[in-house]
Amino acid sequence: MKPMDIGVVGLAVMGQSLVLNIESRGYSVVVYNRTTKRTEAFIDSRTAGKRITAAYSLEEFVQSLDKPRRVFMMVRAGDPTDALIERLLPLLEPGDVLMDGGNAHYENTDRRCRVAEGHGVLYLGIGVSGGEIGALLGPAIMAGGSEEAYGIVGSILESIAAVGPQGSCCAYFGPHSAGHYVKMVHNGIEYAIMQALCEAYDLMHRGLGMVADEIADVFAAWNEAELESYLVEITERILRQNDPDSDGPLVEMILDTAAQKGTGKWSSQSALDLGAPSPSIAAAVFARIISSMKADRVRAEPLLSGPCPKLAMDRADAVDMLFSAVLCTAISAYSQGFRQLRSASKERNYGLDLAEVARVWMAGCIIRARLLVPMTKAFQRQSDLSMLLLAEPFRSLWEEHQTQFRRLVARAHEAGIPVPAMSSALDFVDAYRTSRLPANLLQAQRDFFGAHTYQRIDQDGTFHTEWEQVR
Ligand code: NBP
Repeated sequence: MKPMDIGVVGLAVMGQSLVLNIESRGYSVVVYNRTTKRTEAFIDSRTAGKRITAAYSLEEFVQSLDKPRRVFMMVRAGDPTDALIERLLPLLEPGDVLMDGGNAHYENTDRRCRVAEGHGVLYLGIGVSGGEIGALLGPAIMAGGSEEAYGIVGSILESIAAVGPQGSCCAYFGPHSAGHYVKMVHNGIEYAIMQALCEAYDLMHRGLGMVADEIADVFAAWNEAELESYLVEITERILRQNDPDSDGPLVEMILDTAAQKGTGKWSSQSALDLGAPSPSIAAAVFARIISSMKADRVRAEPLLSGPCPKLAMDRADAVDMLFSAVLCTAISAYSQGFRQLRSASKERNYGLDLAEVARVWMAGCIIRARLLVPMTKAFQRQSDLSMLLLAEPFRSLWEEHQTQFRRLVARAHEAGIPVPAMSSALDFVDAYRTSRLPANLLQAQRDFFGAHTYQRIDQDGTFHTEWEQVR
């Protein structure tokens, strides 16, 4: 049999979609899955007439590939990926390419790059965003690792990616874990924007007494304006979905507890390690954690007093304010994410091109949005842009919407409706634009109890005061 162009290991939702996508671009694909039944079901149901063949052992899988071999792993992140690599590496030869398309933690990718290198195998850690449909029709692809490997497989990856206003939404971002790091921050921004949309829904639903269809109309209108994005679009569609069992909106029948699988948490952990301020991403992770404390919340509701959760204002005015609030929160969250990428790039020597990151996020991925077009242009104009918010049109958008944003956050707080993503986004910008923050007092406090010393504004050097003697 003619050697196959590429092999995919892992035939769960993402793997299957990716295989069909690759084949549709003219490549022959050999597939392998640990559990044979899954392979058989896939071959029987989805591959008729396609250049897709199955292997039932890893040995057979590797032997059927053209050299240098191109192997794409699409299995569960963590230990399963390590277990698979351990079995694959002895079967591969120097110069073969091994790719991990799972949501790997970036430190695992660093380690795996080194292990693969030890075998002469060229390793790529690849962030794939877009879910099942994206993987099938065109995801955003964020590659990192061996540049030589990208030279071998880049044309395949670029052919299967989504096409945005500036071409294929696939790029090589830098050495070792650069691709997985970019994907992780992508997911962090995704957390923040999803949370902001949930807060907008809560404010309309509880705060303004709007029903799901009315809220869907608002999201539909936003999707025609600056907030046009995949997440706004799916939120509208979710709100329109009826539940046949209750004959009401399905969203109202869904339990209010959210999981957080890892990437948002990792993004926040890394931000803390780097000293990069990404508070809205962290707020979104904490919001999910609090949501999961359902029993606690049910117990606390009658015990802890608060205001009536109603926004005492005109509905149309409130909806206008909400638009400003979600827009400013999104801009703030993207700004935080890009800033984190900039810090990580310096610290971890990724050499990231942020214009390329924004360009790749323009289509295919979960955070694709109209706003990414001017973001890409902003980084193309100024590659060392330190804060996206400072560039046009974002500075002007901020100026236009910040008053409404503030009012909305204040009203939400008055009504006792939590808006952690929105308020952290506002606090972030307010802190960032304040030339003198109260950290002078903080330095003094640290020096008081720990003799940590402080700096002065009028003299160089470090200083210490015997504070206990001051009365
Ligand atoms: P899952 O994350 O559910 O993984 C299931 C796959 O992993 C199956 O093929 C399973 O084989 C295989 N696997 C496991 Br579990 N342990 C294995 C082992 N020790 N050796 C070999 N294979 C093993 O699948 P998914 O949702 O398609 O996601 C695949 C990857 O893509 C994940 O890393 C995920 O984080 C990432 N991702 C997912 C999405 C999404 O929207 N779902 C989006 C972007 C990225 P089996 O059939 O034998 O159990």
